[in-house]
Amino acid sequence: MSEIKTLSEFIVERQGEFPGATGDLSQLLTAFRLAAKIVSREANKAGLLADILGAAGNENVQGEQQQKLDVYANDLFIRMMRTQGAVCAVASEENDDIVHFDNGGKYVVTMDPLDGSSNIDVNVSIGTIFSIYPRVSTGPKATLEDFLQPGSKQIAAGYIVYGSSTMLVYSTGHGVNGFTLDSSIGTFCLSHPQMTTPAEGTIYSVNEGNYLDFSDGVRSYIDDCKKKRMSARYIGSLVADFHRNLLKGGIYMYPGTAKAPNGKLRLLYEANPLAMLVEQAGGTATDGTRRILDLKPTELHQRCPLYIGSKNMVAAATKS
Ligand code: P6P
Repeated sequence: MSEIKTLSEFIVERQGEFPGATGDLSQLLTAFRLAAKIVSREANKAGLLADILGAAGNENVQGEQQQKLDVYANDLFIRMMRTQGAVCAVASEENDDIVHFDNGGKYVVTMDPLDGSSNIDVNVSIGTIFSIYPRVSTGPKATLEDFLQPGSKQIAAGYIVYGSSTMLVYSTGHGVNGFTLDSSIGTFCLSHPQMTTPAEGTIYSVNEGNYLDFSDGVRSYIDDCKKKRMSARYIGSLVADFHRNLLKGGIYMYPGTAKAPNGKLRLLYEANPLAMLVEQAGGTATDGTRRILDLKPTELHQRCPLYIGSKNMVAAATKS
């Protein structure tokens, strides 16, 4: 029977990769691990408990303010980071402005606490996406400058996919490793060591309902995928589509259109973290012309087109 390595053991073991590591990053990843278990528990019973589904603003059976699961997840991750102490501020999809912790922490975090949350009601996989950056400002509290760093400055990135099983996949710049939650013992165990994505794949993921709005180049690439009899796989949940393509090979595209030239996805907490992961796994990510990790953000919630996955497929789509 192969050795079982828990996420905790792995984090401690790999801390040695960072000379002078103080353990802050390790503790932060540990905080994410705990939050992931709790969100997984809530997501798995969402269909059973009316008080975690649906739109916020309604009252649940106890007459309490009903919470959407993504609001719940956002509050939970923020609470975990606030108490953990290594993070001084967070930018979240759920918050218009930066959330400051005023604790002198040396990191800032960007996150999408529950991407694809509209899929909860129909029992489709959802996910959490996060990025960790070193703070660069020097004043009493973090500033926008800390969050507008190019994705290449990330020191860690990861996602949690709440699917048929719950997995936490992350990188600190030394490869990508995946951990599956064994809910019988409440522990994430290393299940996908040193993940790499094939250079070529036979899966393309795009919302073809927007086909007529895409550029000629994008339409031509999609047509080519069809001619090659590739498999169209798109479940409307970025983390789930990305995770499948990472393992099997494939491309996920959310192109811009004339109506929405920057597409729908967010640079800071969707494109950048997944771009770090895919590059660490041997894939690539562009906005259709430029490397995602080279983009210099100008605002917290800015959108960008995204072409991400197997490097040969992204190259072909980017050239198209
Ligand atoms: P569309 C979910 O809202 C999300 O951000 C991603 O998870 C998903 O891939 C995409 O948007 C789906 O968007 O426009 O195709 O429904």
